[in-house]
Amino acid sequence: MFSIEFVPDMPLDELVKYCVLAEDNRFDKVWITDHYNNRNVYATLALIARKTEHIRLGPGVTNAYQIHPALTASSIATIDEISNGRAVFGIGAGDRTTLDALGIQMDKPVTRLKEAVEIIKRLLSGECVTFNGSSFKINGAKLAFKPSSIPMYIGAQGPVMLKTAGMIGDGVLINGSHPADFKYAIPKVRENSPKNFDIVAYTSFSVDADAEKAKKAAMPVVAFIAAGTPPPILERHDIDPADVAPIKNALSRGDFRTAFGAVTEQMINAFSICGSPDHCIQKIKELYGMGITEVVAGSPIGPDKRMAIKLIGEEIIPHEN
Ligand code: F42
Repeated sequence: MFSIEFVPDMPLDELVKYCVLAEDNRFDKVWITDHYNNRNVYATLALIARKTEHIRLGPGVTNAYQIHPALTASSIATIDEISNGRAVFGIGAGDRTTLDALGIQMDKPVTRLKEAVEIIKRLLSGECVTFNGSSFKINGAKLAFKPSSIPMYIGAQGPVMLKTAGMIGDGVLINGSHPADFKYAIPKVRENSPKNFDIVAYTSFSVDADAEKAKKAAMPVVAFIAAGTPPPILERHDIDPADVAPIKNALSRGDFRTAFGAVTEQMINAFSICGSPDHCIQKIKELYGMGITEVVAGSPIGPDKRMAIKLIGEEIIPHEN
C-alpha cells in the first residue's frame, strides 16, 4: 500500500487539491501531521473528507498531551462520520520541542499513550467509560454518537514504544527510510503484535525524473532530521556526529543555506527515499521484503509536489509489489 503525508503548513485550498490528486492517483491514505503551530489537524481532515470520496484519512500523528483523549475520540469520530467511514487514527508520544514550547512536560510517554489509547478505543466502541489511570481519570463519559470501526496506528521509534505499539495498535507508523532502522524496529513490534498488524514506513520522500533535483529537494528535510537524530541512531547509519554538528549550529542560527549545504550523501541515503522513480521502487521493494506493509511518502514528496504525486501514481504504485 502507498500513502501520503501532508503538513498543514500551506493554505488548505492548496493542500486539499494535492489530496484530490493523490486520491486520483490511487494513494490509499492521507495522513495529516499535528503540531499546534500549523492549521488544525481535524479542521484540515474535515475539509479533505468533504472534497474526496475514496481515500482514507487521519491524523498522523496526534498525541495525548495537548488534547484530552475524550475530545480526541469525538474529533476522529466526527471525521469518520463526515467521510462515510474512511477515518484512520494515528497517535504518538508527541514532539518534544513542540510540547516544550507549550510548557508541557513529556512525563511517562508510554504510560500516557497506553491510557489514552484505551480510553479512545472504549469511547469509540460506544462504551460508558470510567477509568482510573495515572495520567487520566474519567467518571462515566460516553460519546453521543458511534463511528464505524477506526483502525489505530501508533507512531513509534523507541524500543518500549515499538513493543507497546504491537500490543495496543492495529498498526505502527515508524519514522524511517533505511533498512537498518526497520531491521531494528520490526522484531520489537512483532514481539507482541498480531499477524495482520500493519508496519508502516513513514518516510521523507522525494521523487523526480531528474535524480539530482529530487535530492536537492530532500536536503532541507534531511538537515532537520539529521539534527534531531540521537547519536546512537547516527552510529547505526555510520554518520559521524561531528558531521551533524555544523548542521545543528547553522539551524540554531537560522542559517539555512549553510545547514542544507552541509547535508551529505550518506545522510540523504539514511533519512530519505529519494531519486528517480526506478531508484525509489528499488528502495521500497527492499522495505516490503523486510515485512513493511505500507509506505507513506512524507515531505518534501518531490521538487514539484503535483508532478511527484503523478509520478508516484503512474510509475511507482503500479510496481510496488
Ligand atoms: N509528532 C508530532 O508531534 N506530530 C506529528 O505529526 C508527528 C508525526 C509522526 C509520524 C510518524 C512517527 O513515527 C512519529 C511522528 N511524530 C509526530 C513523533 C511522535 O510524536 C514521537 O515524538 C516519536 O514517535 C518519538 O517517540 P518514541 O517512540 O521515540 O518515544 C519516546 C517518547 C520515548 O522516549 N520512548 C521510550 C522508548 O524506549 O520507547 C520510552 C521509555 C519508557 O518506557 N518510558 C516510561 C513511560 O511510561 O513512558 C517511563 C519510564 C520512567 O519510569 O520514567
